[in-house]
Amino acid sequence: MEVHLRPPALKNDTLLRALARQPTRYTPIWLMRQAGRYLPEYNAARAKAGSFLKLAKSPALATEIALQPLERYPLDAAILFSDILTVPDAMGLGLSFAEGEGPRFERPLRDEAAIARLAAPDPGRELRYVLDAVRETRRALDGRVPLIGFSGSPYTLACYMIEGSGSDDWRHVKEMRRARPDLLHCILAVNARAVADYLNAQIEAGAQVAMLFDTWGGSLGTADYEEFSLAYMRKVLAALLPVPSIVFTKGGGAWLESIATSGCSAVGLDSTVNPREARSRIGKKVALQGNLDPAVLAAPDASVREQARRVLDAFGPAPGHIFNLGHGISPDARPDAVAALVDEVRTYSTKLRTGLA
Ligand code: 1CP
Repeated sequence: MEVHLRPPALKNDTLLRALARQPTRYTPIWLMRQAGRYLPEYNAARAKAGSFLKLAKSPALATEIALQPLERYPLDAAILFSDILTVPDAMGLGLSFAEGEGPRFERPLRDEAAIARLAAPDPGRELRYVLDAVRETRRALDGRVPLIGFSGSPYTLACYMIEGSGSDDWRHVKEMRRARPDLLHCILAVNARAVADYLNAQIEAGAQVAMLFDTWGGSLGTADYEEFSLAYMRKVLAALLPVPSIVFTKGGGAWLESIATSGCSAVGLDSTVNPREARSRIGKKVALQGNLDPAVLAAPDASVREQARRVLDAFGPAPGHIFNLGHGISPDARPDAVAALVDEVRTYSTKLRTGLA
């Protein structure tokens, strides 16, 4: 029967409506890095599997972890459990996570010959495990909420690929930009192709929204942001299959007008941005996502609720706001504070719409 051939209809499409700037009964909420180390059940699963990468590379475990926050909280979206660094890993750079130290690449890109050899991976082969995780997570969600797929931005991926790890100053990246901008552009062009192919493969496997994490675009100066980060995100967005997209440049507050013209459906705001000003600068052409300071989730419930109301008041009741944090949730977030946050966003935003607040 035809019913079996169709994916299940969404039971909760609040996120998709908000991304399309349509009215919703309440403001949808999900949290960047909502599956992760603040959850005891995540830490238990990671200890049992032995490492983060074992979790991410097993579609069954990645599915279980993507659903963990949804078992606790009535969130309006699930996000694929994976990492932005799977793409450079698939390009052969050799990813590992040293305990307590963050990511490391065995073969960072420092010389011209290695850069000339760089090629976009075939997601169906080298990133098959991610696509299997997308399919399995969609099945397990059974239409409860939409599934967000994601990738790092071409520039953010280049930062890790050149530096070989995270960094406070991205010294090698800046040196390449100064001395050999042509090499950096060569890496970015390959990354843009790789990211577009990867996101499209996730969409074909069932991702209903695509998000670009441009975590380090904000480390560029105003003169360089368009050339080295935004221009390549524009290319990715122009090549995407038709699903709503979210662009988040951490530290990108100065460039919101340009980000809003990149072709995305929504712009992610970090906590430094005033939502009222963002709305008046951007106008109504895109939705906005954000922007509670993640540090608030270490505070008592009453102040979590108060800060949540402040964020909702600042965005206002007009359609087109997706509640989120201004950056990824931190390991010291209290799980009960997240429950209070999700509850306050639901009840207070409902009241705002009916004029009862
Ligand atoms: O258990 C552990 O120790 C691993 C911690 C962890 C987790 C839970 C890493 C290592 N990645 C992830 C998952 C992850 N990363 C998701 C899945 C969604 C979810 O958890 O709900 C997503 C969307 C990311 C994205 C990501 N990874 C970004 C962009 C977002 C951001 O926070 O700015 C970045 C920069 C990374 C790289 C990365 N992976 C992991 C760490 C610790 C880091 C940061 C390294 C650094 O400080 O530079």
